[in-house]
Amino acid sequence: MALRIGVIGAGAIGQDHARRINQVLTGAHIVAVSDVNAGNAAALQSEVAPDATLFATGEELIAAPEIDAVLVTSWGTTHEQYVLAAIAAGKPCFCEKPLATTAEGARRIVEAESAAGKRLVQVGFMRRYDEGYKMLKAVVDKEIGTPLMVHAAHRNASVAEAYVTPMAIHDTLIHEIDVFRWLLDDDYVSAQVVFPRKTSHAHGKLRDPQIVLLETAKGVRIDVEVFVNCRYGYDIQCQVVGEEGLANLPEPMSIVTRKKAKLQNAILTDWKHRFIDSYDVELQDFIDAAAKGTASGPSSWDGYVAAVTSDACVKAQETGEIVPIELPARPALYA
Ligand code: NAI
Ligand code: NAD
Ligand code: ISE
Repeated sequence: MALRIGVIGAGAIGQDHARRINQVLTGAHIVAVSDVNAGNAAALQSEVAPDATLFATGEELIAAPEIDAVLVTSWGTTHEQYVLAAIAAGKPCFCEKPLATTAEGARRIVEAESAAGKRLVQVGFMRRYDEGYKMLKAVVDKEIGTPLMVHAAHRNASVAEAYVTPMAIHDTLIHEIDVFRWLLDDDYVSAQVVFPRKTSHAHGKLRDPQIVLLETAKGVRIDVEVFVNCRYGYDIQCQVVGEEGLANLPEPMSIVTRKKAKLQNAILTDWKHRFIDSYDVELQDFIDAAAKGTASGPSSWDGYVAAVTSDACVKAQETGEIVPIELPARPALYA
């Protein structure tokens, strides 16, 4: 029998994940939807999940006996309450990033899952499933010698008015925070944020661009430009410099044209397309593990470490100082 999934949060990514579960992936079906905005829930139902039941609250959806697993795709500030409820109900839960918007919130989830005694949570850090990052990791692990530095950029064409300075960290940089720990098999020890001249395209409550400087336990230095009003497209860059050579994240596949004395290829503009294959793979991984009553992939511990690092980066934004990053011992469940 197909895994019966309930979705909480029927916005941009909730719609897209529900579509892929019902139309692209195997072994699961969306049977329930809940959203504080009833119109969004109804739109998801009519567009991609016609036989789903609408629930008034996320808590009621999680408690319903006909739901086997939960997808949390509501706003970041609401994730913690739903993930804790899913753990309490013993139901596998896929939670979009961030796991929680504070390190204490993420720690409460780690503690609840540890007390439950088995993995139930997968965090939506899809870059670990991306073919380009997997190829880069294989080269970093074996071909360029000890990694010394990483130069990276995370650029969005534009963002909405509601996007303010700290969101550059916990909404955007959080993908780099997670994927570089995995890429380098390392953890962070400090963070600093410096602000270049501000673009005239950013509104009053957003300092854009920003440069985040991270230092790892093994001494690797990472610089990430976060520029969310870059205008020209959605662009993710990553270069790892090792003792014997360097390696770049591949560009997304695109056709090169020669026309009117110009050599050109298109740049993507929407995050939905840049990692479209990895969203499919991460959710299939979730379905396969949830069918066995558990979870795999990026864990609550990874979500917690990302939250601790995010908090340090936001403090570094506010103070201009180099902020230390300290982690407690990793619980046995995540060894
Ligand atoms: P959105 O604003 O389009 O959708 C959020 C939906 O959640 C809305 O329909 C809203 O009404 C609903 N919602 C909010 N609070 C709720 C609550 N308490 N209960 C039920 N529904 C609630 O936002 P979007 O862009 O879909 O982002 C959602 C989450 O997905 C965020 O955590 C975001 O960080 C993450 N995300 C992840 C991406 C990735 O690449 N992994 C890309 C885009 C978003
Ligand atoms: P969105 O605003 O389009 O959708 C969020 C939806 O959640 C809305 O429909 C809203 O009404 C609903 N919602 C909010 N609070 C709720 C609650 N308490 N209960 C039920 N529904 C609630 O946002 P989005 O762009 O889809 O982002 C949603 C999440 O996905 C965020 O956590 C975001 O960080 C994450 N996200 C991840 C990626 C990625 O690449 N992994 C990309 C975009 C967004
Ligand atoms: C969004 O929530 C994402 O996760 C995208 O990947 C990121 O590029 C964007 O800045 C976020 O707002």
